[in-house]
Amino acid sequence: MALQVGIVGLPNAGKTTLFNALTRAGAEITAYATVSDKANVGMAPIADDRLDRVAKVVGSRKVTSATVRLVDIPGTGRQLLGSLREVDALLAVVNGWAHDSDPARDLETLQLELLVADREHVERRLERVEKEAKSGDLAFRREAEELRRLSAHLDEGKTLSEYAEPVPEALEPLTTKPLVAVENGPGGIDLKLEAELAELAEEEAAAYREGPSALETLVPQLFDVLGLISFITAGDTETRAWTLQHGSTALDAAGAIHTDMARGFIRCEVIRWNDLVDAGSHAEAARRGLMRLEGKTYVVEDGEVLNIRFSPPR
Ligand SMILES: Nc1nc2c(ncn2[C@@H]2O[C@H](COP(=O)(O)OP(=O)(O)OP(=O)(O)O)[C@@H](O)[C@H]2O)c(=O)[nH]1
Ligand SMILES: [Mg+2]
Repeated sequence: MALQVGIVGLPNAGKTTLFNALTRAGAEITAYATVSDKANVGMAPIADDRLDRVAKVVGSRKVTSATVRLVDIPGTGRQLLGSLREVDALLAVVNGWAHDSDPARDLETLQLELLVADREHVERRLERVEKEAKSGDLAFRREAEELRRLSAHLDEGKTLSEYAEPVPEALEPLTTKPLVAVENGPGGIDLKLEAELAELAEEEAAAYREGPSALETLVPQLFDVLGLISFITAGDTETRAWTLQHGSTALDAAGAIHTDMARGFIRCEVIRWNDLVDAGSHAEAARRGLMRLEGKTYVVEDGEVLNIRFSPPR
């Protein structure tokens, strides 16, 4: 399942501009808050300059980045916010470009909106469950009790993260999701400029901004709040990045690629990407003793190139 990130922000903050800069999808930008109720959904490649360098050494014909699935919703309507319940994290865009902008105030307002959306969500679920509980079903009665406690907690103006008990997973609240704030403007990332540069060829854009894109700082921040790492596979056909939860094992890595690989897992060759690049080839890296053989329980680290040996299913 691809990593999913929702873009939230007050109307006109620059959400769709960020969406376009990251996906190059060219979604419509409006000069005013519209009544549009359509979410933009697109895949954004995760820039990783380690991949090209590994691909060059290995002689891969193709480089494939890991991707993030982005969901950009207009405004902060309840129903639209509801469509973000399944995302893994939120990118919160705040206006820092208008002459009267106040990014800190806007972030606070936005967080309040998310809180209100969660509260309404809990109340609606409670109403439904209370109806079901009338049948006497024990599971529903328990859930209704739990939701009543939760609802009372929220009524005191507290957030879900402050709730002492675990929040029922099925609720998929917005306010407990990891959040990375993006200030749109000269004090943060100039998203309008980035969206324009995203339409140019990479070298042209790099020359214009004299360095890497500020957007590239967002993914490491998301990986950080989500506790993610990436590992690399590299062969003749393809050098490719994959995303894993920090602390995952070689067996998990195999499973992220293909279930058959996990099922038939034998062992795994591991080498740090920069050791591979320095050595110039897998063979030379092995000769220098930089390549290790690991088993199923090996904990994979960010930037490791894995070659998983497995017996294919019969
Ligand atoms: N000057 C300037 N204008 C910007 C910047 N970012 C966005 N805008 C303008 O702000 C307007 C809204 O941008 P969008 O990206 O559509 O904003 P949004 O958050 O998606 O808005 P809604 O979907 O309506 O909630 C457009 O007219 C943009 O050109 C910026 O960095 N500088
Ligand atoms: Mg928009």
